[in-house]
Amino acid sequence: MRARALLAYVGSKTSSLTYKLEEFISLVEVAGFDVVDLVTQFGRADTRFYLGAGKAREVAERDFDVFIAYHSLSPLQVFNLERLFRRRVIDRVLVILTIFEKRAGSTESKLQIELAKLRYELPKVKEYLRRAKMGEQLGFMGAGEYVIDAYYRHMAKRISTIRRRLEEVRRSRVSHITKRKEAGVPEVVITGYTSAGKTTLFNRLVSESKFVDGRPFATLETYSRALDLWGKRIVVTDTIGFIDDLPPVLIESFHSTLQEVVEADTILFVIDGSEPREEIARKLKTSVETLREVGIDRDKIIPVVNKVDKIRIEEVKSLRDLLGRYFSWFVPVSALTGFGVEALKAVLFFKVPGYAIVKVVGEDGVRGLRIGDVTFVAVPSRGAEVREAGITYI
Ligand SMILES: Nc1nc2c(ncn2[C@@H]2O[C@H](COP(=O)(O)OP(=O)(O)OP(=O)(O)O)[C@@H](O)[C@H]2O)c(=O)[nH]1
Ligand SMILES: [Mg+2]
Repeated sequence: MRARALLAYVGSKTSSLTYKLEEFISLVEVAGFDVVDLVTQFGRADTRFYLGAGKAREVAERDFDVFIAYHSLSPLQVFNLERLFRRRVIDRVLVILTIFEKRAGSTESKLQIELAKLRYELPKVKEYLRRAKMGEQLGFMGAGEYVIDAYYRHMAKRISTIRRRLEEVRRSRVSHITKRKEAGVPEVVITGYTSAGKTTLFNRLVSESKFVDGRPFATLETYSRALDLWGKRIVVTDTIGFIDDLPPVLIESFHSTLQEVVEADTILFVIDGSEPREEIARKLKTSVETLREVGIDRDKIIPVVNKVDKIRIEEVKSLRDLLGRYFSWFVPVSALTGFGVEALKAVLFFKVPGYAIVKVVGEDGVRGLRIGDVTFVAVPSRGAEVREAGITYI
């Protein structure tokens, strides 16, 4: 049976709040809970109870199994709320961690999640420990001081073991990327906010059938496939999506996944163009900031506005000013219907580095991208001999 969750948001009332809260409910459901209700309180969060003390007492009378806060709770807030409710108290960070835990398949992502979880729990255990040492009641947690102490030491040790193992995995990943680079095959990484349609686009580009879902975090692992673009070979990689207010413990743990994006030669940055403008703006901001934080060179980015099958052409045009804050151009596509995908492939053909593009006029039978009577041929950059053959480079 699914646990019944009562959700709470305490904070300011912003214009995008409705969407944020919808996203929150959706995350909680994906994590495996039934949502009983969502309590909102506008203003500053209470340092002891998150909710105001009066509201917290009201909530204590309600029927639910687990209380979930939108914001990261401090160990003190968890301690106080658990004591008041006599039920489990968690926050959105743990919800995201639970989703990741359920879906993680590779050794690396399992380690990343275990690390994030331990780092999330450590300060909380520390708080219990401190209180136990001060002789305070532990409430229904019930464990003795000695047990918690031993558990704390075990956690700290496990964290350093995982860090070491992740470092090894990271080194092998880097050497993998380096090898691919040496082999001269450029890498294109698909990135963007969760549910933007990255995997649908990946499937369409490389004829795959990876898992697609309308809910957050359908993809938790990176997948790569080769793609032949009129004789130009590239590798396309699908990645995990961005989300607003991503907890720092997760950012650090998933840094090596983002590393894939940093190392890429070209980045397909997918935006869901069918959403309300303020939603597009919010997700754009989160995604662009994340890309900036990890140090992505803006010239490598190809902005792709997806789901244009759901909107009118005028709306696509009006997205120009919305995206204009960050990008001067974009490629409109529908990964679902395939609209614009050939044009996107042509953009990739010309834009992905690692090859020189040469123009061949009036010759049939040349393998390349044909536009009118001109054929564009991709030559690996090492093929300098072509230059001598008198062919025009573009
Ligand atoms: N109408 C329409 N729906 C689309 C399009 N592309 C994707 N979708 C839908 O959008 C939802 C999310 O698609 P995914 O491909 O799973 O998105 P994602 O970006 O990979 O999501 P995460 O892996 O969860 O970050 C699914 O329900 C898709 O069917 C499109 O071009 N048009
Ligand atoms: Mg996906």
